[in-house]
Amino acid sequence: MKKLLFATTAIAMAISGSVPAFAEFNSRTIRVSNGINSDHPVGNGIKAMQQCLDEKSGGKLKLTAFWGGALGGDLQATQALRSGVQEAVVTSSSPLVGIIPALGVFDLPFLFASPDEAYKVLDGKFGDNMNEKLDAAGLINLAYWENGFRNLSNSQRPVTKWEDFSGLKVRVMQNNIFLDTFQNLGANATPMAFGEVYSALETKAIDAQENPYVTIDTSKFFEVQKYITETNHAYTPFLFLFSKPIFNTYTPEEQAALRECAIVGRDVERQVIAELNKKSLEKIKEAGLEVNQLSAEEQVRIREKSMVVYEKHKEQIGADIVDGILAELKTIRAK
Ligand code: TK8
Repeated sequence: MKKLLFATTAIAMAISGSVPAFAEFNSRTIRVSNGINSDHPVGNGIKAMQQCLDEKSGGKLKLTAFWGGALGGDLQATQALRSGVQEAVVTSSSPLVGIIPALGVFDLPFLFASPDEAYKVLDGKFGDNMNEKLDAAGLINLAYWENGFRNLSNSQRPVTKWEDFSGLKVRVMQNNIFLDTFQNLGANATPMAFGEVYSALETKAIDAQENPYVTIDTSKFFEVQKYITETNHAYTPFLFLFSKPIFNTYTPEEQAALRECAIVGRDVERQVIAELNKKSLEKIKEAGLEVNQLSAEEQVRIREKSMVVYEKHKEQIGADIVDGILAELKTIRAK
């Protein structure tokens, strides 16, 4: 009886107390810039992240997503974060190597062999180490989301062996490692921001581009391409970056909610990619594109030919970083 009385009093005090609900949270609008479109799995991830934020903040933390590069390209948006004029961006790590050279490690060709091993590296100590470097550059990486394994599309010819890359005008991200990987295969590689790719393909300023199937689907590149080759030449992560100058003005509870909910969103996004990959490939085939697989022998040839890129960029990325990730992958693969 005494206990019950005590509990009732405590509840009554809590209700009548002057501390309002979710007092640790302020009403905030968080702009999230995206180069990809809203039907990309990042859209599902952001919805899940918002639901999580609603629960934790009583609806006070609101994400407003912008799609199709409406707030500028990856690099431009990232610089806006660093100077504290925009809250967030979902970007590939690749265009950011000019700011943080160590991130180039993720651009090395044929580094990851499966999404699972990428998750282990990114969500573990190695990923944390990269997050510290991002932090030092004014960027809080809330979580590693997924862009995924990249495949080559083009308007010219079936590409089934490395000699077929010869002279192909391939758009690459603004990144030296991708540039070298494709030059080394004989292609004529051109760095270009993502937002310019569709029209450059349409006007035939370039012949080819490389991105995961879900991007070739949702950014409609299949409309202006004829051939695809499942090259799986790189797995690039998405970073869910937050402006450090803005993050620093948030309460610890707001910061924790953002970090926790970005992980909830990440898991949904990765799951949807796994499901959509196959559907996107079907859609691309139905649109009339010829899809080619590389023979096992050709995969080995292309991979071996690409290994020079590791040595060439090792120093710039940081030898400890390259050796570190290779050692970690070795451990993961031995298990
Ligand atoms: C979207 C880009 C894109 C990337 C690229 O903003 O540039 O090709 O793969 O997904 O980050």
